Amino acid sequence: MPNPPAPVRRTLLKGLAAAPFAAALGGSPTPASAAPAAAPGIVKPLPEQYFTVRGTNAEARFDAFGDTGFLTPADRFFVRNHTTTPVLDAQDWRLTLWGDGLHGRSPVHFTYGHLRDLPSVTRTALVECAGNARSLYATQQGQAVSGTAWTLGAVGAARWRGVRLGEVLRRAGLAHDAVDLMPRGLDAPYVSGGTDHGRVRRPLPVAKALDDVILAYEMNGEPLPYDHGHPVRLIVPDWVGIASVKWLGDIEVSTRPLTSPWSTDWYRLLGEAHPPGGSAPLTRQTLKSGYQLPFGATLEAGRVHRLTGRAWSAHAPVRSVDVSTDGGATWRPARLHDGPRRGAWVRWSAPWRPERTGPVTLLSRTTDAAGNVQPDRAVHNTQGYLFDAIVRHPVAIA
Ligand SMILES: Nc1nc2c(c(=O)[nH]1)N[C@H]1C(S)=C(S)[C@@H](COP(=O)(O)O)O[C@H]1N2
Ligand SMILES: [Mo]
Repeated sequence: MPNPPAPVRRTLLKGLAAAPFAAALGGSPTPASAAPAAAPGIVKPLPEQYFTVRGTNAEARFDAFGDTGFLTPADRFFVRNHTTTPVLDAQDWRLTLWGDGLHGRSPVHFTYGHLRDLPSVTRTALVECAGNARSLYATQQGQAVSGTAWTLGAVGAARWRGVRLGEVLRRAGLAHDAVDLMPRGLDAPYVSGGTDHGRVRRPLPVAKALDDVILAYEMNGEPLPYDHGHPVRLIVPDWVGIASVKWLGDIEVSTRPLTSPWSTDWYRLLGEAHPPGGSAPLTRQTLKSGYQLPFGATLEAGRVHRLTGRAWSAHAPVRSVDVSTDGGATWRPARLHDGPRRGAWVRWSAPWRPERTGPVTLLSRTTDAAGNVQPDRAVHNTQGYLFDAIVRHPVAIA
């Protein structure tokens, strides 16, 4: 096996000194009233009304998405970092492709300028962590799971511009018998429980890479922000967020199947309901929906409220959303405000006039065009991935 090339020189974030550069990259300034929360290693401001800090990660407040449009602005987008955001300079950056799955000379390098000169594509895609809504296994189903206790906000939709990975692979000399890629980030090695697992990397089948994967350098019309993979990240539409490797540095191209801890130890389904040793590595995300309302919100009795939310499925466009305002006894269709689209979500609304005071559970249920429907219960797995159940949303009527 050839040795992987050394990473390019990188400048690590040094405290707040990097913040002005983040602003220059297109992030909006923090509202004056908001005190940014401290998240070790995230560059952008994390005002409390928009983010909940969870370890090295920042969850977006899904309940506050009502004031965002179809796309999630970069300054409202969740951040999932295994370590810390590296502050990389696009001018120093280059992508290296290497391995026995290239038929010509190897390694092959692409500079940032070279990528920007190649034909570009633009598409909308969600990035959603495999563990999004993980905490509901415990709060709603009474089941223990390990990992970051996300509620519904480890998801966002953005318009990504970049180069097709297939285009770059062909130019690098992709061999006809290549089967797997191993894209790898330039962030620091991930150390957990005293073990150094190396830099974030996860096998990606060549078939998916050639289908719809993008080497993205723009997010919502601006250069990628530092926290979201500047200067270049993968966007792997419909797949679990871990596939969309940020701060991409190199890609091994192999004629044999590849593995990493991100495909063997994590991001597969383990537990009683699954085969011994676990499921195959996770690929596609699942389907969900939620109300843009804080858990435990108080609503006034005797007046009409416009309940709003979002629904999405990684399998097919959303066909319908049903809501229940009586704990699941009766259901009615919500109104959809976006056309059904692959790889995106739809905003929905439903008017509701609560009459009696007291606690109520709101529910919402996505059905997609392939006939998938959110179940009442998600199938448990020890690491809490792919929560797909109908969310039970408590509110109080006063
Ligand atoms: N290099 C690198 N890529 C990464 C990660 C990381 O820690 N390092 N986190 C992954 C995970 S688990 C998710 S869910 C998405 C999150 O993307 P975002 O931070 O832009 O929202 O990035 C993925 N790509
Ligand atoms: Mo993730």
